[in-house]
Amino acid sequence: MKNLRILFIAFLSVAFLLTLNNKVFAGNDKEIKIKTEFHCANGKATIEKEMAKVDGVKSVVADLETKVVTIKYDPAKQDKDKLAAALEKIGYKNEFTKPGTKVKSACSHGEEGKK
Ligand SMILES: [Cu+2]
Repeated sequence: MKNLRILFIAFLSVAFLLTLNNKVFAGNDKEIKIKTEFHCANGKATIEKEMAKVDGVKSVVADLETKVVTIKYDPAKQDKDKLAAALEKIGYKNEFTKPGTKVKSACSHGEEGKK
């Protein structure tokens, strides 16, 4: 009877570990939403095109209405700071841009520096 209980606990532990393992290693793409300064369809197109080229980025959607850029990425290759920096490099300030960071705005008509 005691053996059975140990077996049962061992089984539960293995099941738990397998679940954990799946969460951590399988289907491990992450998604982040970054509020970004852009204001036209051209900005949307530029962000989506250029961010898609960034290593580890799986998909990019820039919502012109909400100004939120949704990025699916491989967390082994990218993180919040790198993605924010990639947006800056393309020419778009975002919510993670540190004060004083110089960003060469990709929008020629834009209101640079304004939120
Ligand atoms: Cu623009």
